[in-house]
Amino acid sequence: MNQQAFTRKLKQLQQQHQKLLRRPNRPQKHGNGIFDRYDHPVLTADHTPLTWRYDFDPKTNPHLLTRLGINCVFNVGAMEWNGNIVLAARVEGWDRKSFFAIAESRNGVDGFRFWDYPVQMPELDDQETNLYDMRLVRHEDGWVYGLFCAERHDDSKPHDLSAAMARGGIARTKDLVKWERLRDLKTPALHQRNCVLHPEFVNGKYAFYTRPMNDFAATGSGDGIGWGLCDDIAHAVVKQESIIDPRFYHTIKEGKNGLGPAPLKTKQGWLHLAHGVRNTAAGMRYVLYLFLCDLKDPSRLIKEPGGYFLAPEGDERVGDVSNVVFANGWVARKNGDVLIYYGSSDTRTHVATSTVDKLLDYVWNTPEDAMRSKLCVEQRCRLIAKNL
Ligand code: M1P
Repeated sequence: MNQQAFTRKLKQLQQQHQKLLRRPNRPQKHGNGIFDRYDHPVLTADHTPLTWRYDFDPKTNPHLLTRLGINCVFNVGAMEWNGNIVLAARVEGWDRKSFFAIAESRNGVDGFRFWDYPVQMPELDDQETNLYDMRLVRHEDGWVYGLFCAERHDDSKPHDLSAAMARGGIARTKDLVKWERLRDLKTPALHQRNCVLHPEFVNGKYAFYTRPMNDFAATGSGDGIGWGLCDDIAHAVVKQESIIDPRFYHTIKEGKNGLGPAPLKTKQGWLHLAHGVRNTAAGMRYVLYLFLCDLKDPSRLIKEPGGYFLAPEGDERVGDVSNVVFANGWVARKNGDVLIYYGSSDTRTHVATSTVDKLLDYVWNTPEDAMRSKLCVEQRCRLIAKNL
């Protein structure tokens, strides 16, 4: 490619990229009343800066080829940051490794732009191979914490290249740029993923939501979402985990479940967003659900609507790991609006919007899972009788 063609192609790439970043995102019509979905994903691989993917030097990249491709951007942590919304995205390269990168938008539904450089997370001596699914938690101790999965090969099975260990990684920051890495969370469980820090002290201690499992990913290898207290965040040890939201046969969380982002504090309780997994002939199906915990005792579940809150729909159903929605970030704004971020099929990131009032109405007034077909029909007949 001559210099002129190179410059033209680069300009075209930059224009297309800017067009994508400026694309407005509107709520879809005819929603379910509980939340609004939006026309477009808020982040995809194509949203990542061109500077991360191309070498712009015609001498070292004469054909203007992609040099370090990005495969997908999903499962974001979220928070308010100086009046804007920031997402800590799981960005996965063509090499399958994930890393974190911060994207920022004024309104939280469109116009997200990545900061110039991805997060350079410090490693521990026991280096991990892959980092993903960061929860951002603004704790009352004054730090912003990142809780994520730190995955390593399970060296006790040297001949099994797929054998992995999942640990709860912890880091903290004041500016989302410089991170202090703390020791991984220790609990009695062999594997930990989907660990979340409660934003307030409980009985003067740090409180963790956990997901104890005795297998890296297999359904049925854990009992549900756990809870435990810890004295020292820099060497976090949860000696005792109690299950606060268990799995159940023939529900949306029969196979496994895990907490999403840190809970939202509302007047009526701690509002939780979680994912539930069940097995199907076509593989695992991941959906999102809500539950509410007591304000004074956050380990006490007080209300859980039956069924799913949000399940994959349309294009969301297809991707690297199809039939998956997963959420580890949401933001409640001062005016009561809630921005819910979810990844679809381990490929892209979407936003859905609702309000604290609507979500509480949903949680309190949606009937609980009746657990048997007969009782579910009775539940529906009561609704019909009320309307007719
Ligand atoms: O592939 C679906 C999800 O699988 C894992 O979630 P869980 O630990 O609940 O099985 C995670 O790897 C998550 O990132 C992924 O979206």
